[in-house]
Amino acid sequence: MKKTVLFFLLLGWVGGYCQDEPWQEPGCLRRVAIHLPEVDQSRPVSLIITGYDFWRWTGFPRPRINSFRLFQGDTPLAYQGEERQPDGLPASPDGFLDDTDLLVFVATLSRKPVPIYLYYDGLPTQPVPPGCQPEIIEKKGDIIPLFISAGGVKVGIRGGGTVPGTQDIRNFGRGSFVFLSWKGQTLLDFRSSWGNYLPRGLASGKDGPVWSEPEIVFSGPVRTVVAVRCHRYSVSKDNQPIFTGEIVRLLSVWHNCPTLELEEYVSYQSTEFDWSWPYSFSLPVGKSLDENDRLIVPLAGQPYVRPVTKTRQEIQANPWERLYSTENPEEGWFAWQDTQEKTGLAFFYEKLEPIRQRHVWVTYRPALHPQILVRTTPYPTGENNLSILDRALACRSHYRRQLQYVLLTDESPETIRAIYHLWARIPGTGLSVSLAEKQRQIGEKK
Ligand SMILES: [Ca+2]
Ligand SMILES: [Ca+2]
Repeated sequence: MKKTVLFFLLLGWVGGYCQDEPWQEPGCLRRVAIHLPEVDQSRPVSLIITGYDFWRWTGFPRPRINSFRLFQGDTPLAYQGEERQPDGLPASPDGFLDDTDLLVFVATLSRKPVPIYLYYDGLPTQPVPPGCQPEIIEKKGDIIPLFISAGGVKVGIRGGGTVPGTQDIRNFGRGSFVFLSWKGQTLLDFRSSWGNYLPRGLASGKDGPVWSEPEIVFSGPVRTVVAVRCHRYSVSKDNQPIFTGEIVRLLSVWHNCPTLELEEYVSYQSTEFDWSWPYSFSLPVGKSLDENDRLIVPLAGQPYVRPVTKTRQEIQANPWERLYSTENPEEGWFAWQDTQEKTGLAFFYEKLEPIRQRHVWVTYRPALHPQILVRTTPYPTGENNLSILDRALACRSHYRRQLQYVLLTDESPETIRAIYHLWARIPGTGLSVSLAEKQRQIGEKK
């Protein structure tokens, strides 16, 4: 008797699981469902699946990139294939989704999460028209040679530079976002303040050599990816070179989701063991940093809200107040929000895997150690100092880092944390995926 009950329970579970949702893409034989976390507000979110993720989920070998279909509910989702080399840099395309290639798309988070169905094992399909086309303005020779606008976000990107070491404005903001506006409000413009660009990173100030001009390397329905390169960046101590590196940055602007991403790839030789990779920036929150603003940081397994209680005058009278400072962050993110002007920025700087590794290997001197300090300033901006201390620089010859900047409106702290978990994901956080299903043929029974 018990066995029969178990059998029917099992049958019910399998039957209920398989193909309860209608098969939306008859041209594809298989699909896999991707589940998003529940959040308290509807919001677009940027998602990236690697070829390795796809293989792990489905066991399906090397599909053609143009043979996928993506649906969330009844809505077909546009996607973009980005073929990458094993180190992450753009590869010569072969049309197949290899382990290191990326499938990039935007889905919607909501109170009642709607799963995304990724259909595969079919013939090439027509691309889904994009929701919004970016506006791209190139002005060769200009101080900001490339502007990209999409979905309320406008950014300016530059490489360039002149003679190293001089205080020329052209020697600042190389390989960086030097202009950023969100919903018509300018948050960054390095032309009015030379030090304000995103991020103040390696070789982007006056010490670096001339960078390449921005080059669009991926341009699809989902995002525009721009490459900027710095050849032979060198640092000397006592007239001896201690670091020589090649830097490539990929700066991405998503079109249907207010998100920017920075990927940094550095190949180098160095004799130094201690090194600091800088990624700091300053930004106003809303029109300026004031009592309408709040900082949200990860603390004790949840988002912790740290309101700015001081007025503009009080901040000016007592600047440089530390709001958040740690060498051991629980999760790699924080967010600024202006609750009156309904604007803000979340900054994701480290994924969960290295953080978990640091916590598991109890050590006072981990090889990579983020140092984060967020504080008020006498200016209308908040200062966000981040550097990654690398104590094993000479043991490696390559360094790779990924950062994401998400423009905010009035998202709850929990929603912001959920978006971080989707970006920083490790198994058990963010996405979950059902077993792959095969399309039933006509006459085939459940
Ligand atoms: Ca490929
Ligand atoms: Ca403000």
